[in-house]
Amino acid sequence: MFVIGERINGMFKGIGDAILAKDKKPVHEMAELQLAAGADALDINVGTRVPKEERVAAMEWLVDTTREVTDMPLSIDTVSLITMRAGLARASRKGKGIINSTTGQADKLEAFMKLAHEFNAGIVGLSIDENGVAASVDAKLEIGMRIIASAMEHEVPVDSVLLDPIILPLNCAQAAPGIVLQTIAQFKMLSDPAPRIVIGLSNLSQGASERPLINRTFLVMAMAAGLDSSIHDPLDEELTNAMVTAELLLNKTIYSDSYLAAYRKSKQVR
Ligand code: THG
Repeated sequence: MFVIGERINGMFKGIGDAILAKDKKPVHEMAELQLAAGADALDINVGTRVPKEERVAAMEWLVDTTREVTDMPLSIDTVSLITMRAGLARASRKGKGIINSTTGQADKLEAFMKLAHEFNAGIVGLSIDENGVAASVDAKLEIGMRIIASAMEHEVPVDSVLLDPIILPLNCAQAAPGIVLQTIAQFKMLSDPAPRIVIGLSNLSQGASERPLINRTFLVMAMAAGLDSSIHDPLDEELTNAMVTAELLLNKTIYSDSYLAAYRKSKQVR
């Protein structure tokens, strides 16, 4: 599993405060903690407390600050094309960038795919179009197909594309997780090589009690359906244990009695 750490996000109070105060330390610490816990990439999102006209500068500061402590891939999380270009340019100076994200809406898709090509970046494609979040398996597949076709057209390798079927909060759409599981299995058949699949796991449990339990149960189910990557909190140890155990049960790693320790050790040497 390719884990994208969710915690460098202005939505979290400590990071939101740090962005407004231009205080580097909490950002450095959160980057290092997540990487030490196994993150393979870090999501970078300035949040909504920064005024709109300052978001480009805030993204540049947040990416540069994170890059001071790591060369690992950075997932630039914004809906704005200009903020995306600014963040991606900074992230790509030293290591890889990932566009998080584009929708399947034609004009957006074209602009973001061109950026992916220009910066040799990964790109997350959401199951969203001009009608909003696609609700059915068929509608999600149709948008996924459009995203893959656009990647091919713009010479972005299909294995740089991450399709995101979109997880909604359980407490407002209880049938949605089942639809996402079916979609994951079918996304895999859209192309050869198959596209990779990602979810923003924590969305699922927003507003619910038992958040960690809901997150880790669904992560395991989604992995069994074919999930390749998750944006989540790598500091949640029980979540990480469940994920590593699921990789073992899916025969993706070799069993040993100390497999949990082996996972953690493999992440320390990077
Ligand atoms: N898909 C893609 N990118 C995404 C998402 C997605 N990026 C953003 C988001 N969804 C994933 N990241 C988060 C980060 C935090 C939370 C949820 C998703 C979260 N935050 C707490 C809350 O809202 O309750 C804040 C807790 C706190 O303040 O301490 O749940 O789906 N491609």
